[in-house]
Amino acid sequence: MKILKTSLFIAAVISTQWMSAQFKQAPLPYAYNALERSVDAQTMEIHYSKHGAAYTNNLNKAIAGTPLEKKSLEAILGKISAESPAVRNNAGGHYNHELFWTILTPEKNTQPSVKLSKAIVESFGSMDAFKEKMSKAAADRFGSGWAWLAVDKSGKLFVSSTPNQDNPLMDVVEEKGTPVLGIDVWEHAYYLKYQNKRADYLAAIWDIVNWNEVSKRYEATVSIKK
Ligand code: MN3
Repeated sequence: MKILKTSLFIAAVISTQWMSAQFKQAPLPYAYNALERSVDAQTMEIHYSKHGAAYTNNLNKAIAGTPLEKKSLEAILGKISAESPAVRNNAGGHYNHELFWTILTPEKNTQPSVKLSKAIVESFGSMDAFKEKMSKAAADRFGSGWAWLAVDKSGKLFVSSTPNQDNPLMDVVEEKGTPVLGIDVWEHAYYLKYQNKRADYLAAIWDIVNWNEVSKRYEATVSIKK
């Protein structure tokens, strides 16, 4: 009887997971108002609970009943050229936003690790030169999109920019790699506080970048590639 109860319980757990949507938003790792020195609470709330949630929900709808339900997000993105615009926009949107929330922090003065600092200096000359290059990529993106710091297949850092919800993991983009830092330059990310002044948003965002997380992602990525 006890075994039967246990197996019924396990079956119930498995079927709940089976029925539930494959992709989920992770909880925001800080309060909506925690980043106010750079991004206001209302923007964070709408961005996370409306825009972010919509990408996740729409991705789950777009893949429901297809073989993509059993694939990892990275596997879907790596062969995105084979998929519909709905899958491309929402798989990208889900991945990009889940990354974005983690690379921001209320904590002040986080710093890149020694390894990441060294790699940034090697690739861009200095930390300031890197920030300038990344800010320029973000500022020059016409319309909506993202700027990226990513690691290519040889383990080298590069800065790039993609339109809409594309990202460097997608087989359709020119510069491919694993993103370790992404800046959202859709107007929904900054318009309430900064209106048309994207450059002011970009100047302020460096103050809330979570270098501990970016360093962790960088080191995990290069250790896999070696
Ligand atoms: Mn966004």
